[in-house]
Amino acid sequence: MKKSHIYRNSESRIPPGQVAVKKWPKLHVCPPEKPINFDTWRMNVFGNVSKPKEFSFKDLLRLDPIKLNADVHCVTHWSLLDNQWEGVPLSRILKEVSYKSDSKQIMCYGLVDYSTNLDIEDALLDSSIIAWRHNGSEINHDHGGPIRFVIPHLYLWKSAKWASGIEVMNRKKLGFWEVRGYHNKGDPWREERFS
Ligand SMILES: Nc1nc2c(c(=O)[nH]1)N[C@H]1C(S)=C(S)[C@@H](COP(=O)(O)O)O[C@H]1N2
Ligand SMILES: [Mo]
Repeated sequence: MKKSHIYRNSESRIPPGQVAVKKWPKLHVCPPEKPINFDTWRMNVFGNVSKPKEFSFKDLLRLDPIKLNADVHCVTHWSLLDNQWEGVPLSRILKEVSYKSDSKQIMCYGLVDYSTNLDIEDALLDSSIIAWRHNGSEINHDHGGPIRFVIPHLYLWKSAKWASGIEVMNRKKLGFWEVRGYHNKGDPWREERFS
């Protein structure tokens, strides 16, 4: 796949103001108390769509999973390079529910009470995925497993853990951190940290 929107600067893979780390830090506000498993995991996709649907893990597996190599960048100044993810592009999920052509944004929901908004163009990139494997292993509970969003071209707060829903929207709405002053888009190469 094309990586140009992930690695914009040919000189460096580290965006301005970031430092590469070796160990993957864990950050979240309110995690689910108990681990979630693949069998009971469900994700509701609704809003500005013709065919709203609740997805199970089996439904995701039918959507032609991909492997994606991508770095992630957190607004708290760390970057984790060379991750391999396995998952399904959000674009396939959005096509399944027949999202409407006037859609402007999606809201990604994660447990517990987390949300983050993406412009529809960002959501539709091949690299915007919902993932269940990282570097060949299942994603552990602390990192949002079994299934989380991975939107590697934007700061990591845009990647909701413990994925629970997608709302397609024909207007702009702000998510958990965006309401609290984080940037609407969050491009690390432009240092779009706060609005
Ligand atoms: N459900 C949920 N997802 C979330 C969060 C959260 O609090 N709840 N925090 C976000 C923030 S601010 C960051 S930096 C990343 C951290 O992901 P990690 O713990 O896997 O490094 O998760 C994002 N996704
Ligand atoms: Mo964060």
